[in-house]
Amino acid sequence: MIPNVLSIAGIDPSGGAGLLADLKTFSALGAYGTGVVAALTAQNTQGVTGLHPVPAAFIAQQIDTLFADVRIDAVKLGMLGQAEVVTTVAAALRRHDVRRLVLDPVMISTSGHRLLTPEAIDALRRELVPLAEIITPNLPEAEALLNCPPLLSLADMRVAARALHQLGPRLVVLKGGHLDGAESVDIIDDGLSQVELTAPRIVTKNTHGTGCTLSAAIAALLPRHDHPLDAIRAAKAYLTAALAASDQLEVGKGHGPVHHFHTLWR
Ligand code: PXL
Repeated sequence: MIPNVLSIAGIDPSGGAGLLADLKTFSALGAYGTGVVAALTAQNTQGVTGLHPVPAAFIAQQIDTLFADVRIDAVKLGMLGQAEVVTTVAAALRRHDVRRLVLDPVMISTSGHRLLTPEAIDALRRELVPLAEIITPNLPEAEALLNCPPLLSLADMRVAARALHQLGPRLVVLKGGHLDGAESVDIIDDGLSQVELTAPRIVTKNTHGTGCTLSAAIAALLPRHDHPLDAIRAAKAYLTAALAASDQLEVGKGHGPVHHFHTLWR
């Protein structure tokens, strides 16, 4: 069965991050992609020049209309922008009894722009994190969710991953890409034990949308695996290969996109 996967996220017109990147990821990994637009941005690979919200009621209408017709096998959440959107999306997910939810708590763009208001961070922690099967924070997002000082080491990450699990998701994928070192280590915590996934650090400036791509890949692969950890491992391998192939693309002068179709285009 081909899974139908939904991304509820923002639009990055450069196609490297957000909903457009999510749909490329779904397509590359054998899932049928659907999308609900939760926010608009004006941006290129060098930065964000503007943000424009989508009315919360219209986001709810997009979700309800889609679910009234289409079986959705997994949902990925990306940039939501505002507290009212977070609350509205949480209510819609409860209404449609969504169980397979991957939450990427998008807060800041690769280029350093704030994509979530401070009030929305509280709403996210309270309303969406407990609904999630998997959350995929990077270190700055983990610090914001936990209200804690900077996470500076693998030892800090292990403590933080367990504290994030206490916020209510079934699994935490705490991404260590912001630490330095020859390897990039992510910690998976299920509340009982931790697994560390290590990948070689790829040196490239094409890091725009890496978080979007990983969380979308997990959502696309969850329905195809019996164990979430296997989906997470496969998603990480996909992202590592997409990053390694990113220099084949020539998109913009800043932080370019990863190559979502690295295995398909020869
Ligand atoms: O990578 C985070 C992100 C998510 N969603 C949208 C974005 C960005 C980063 O720029 O623009 C729409």
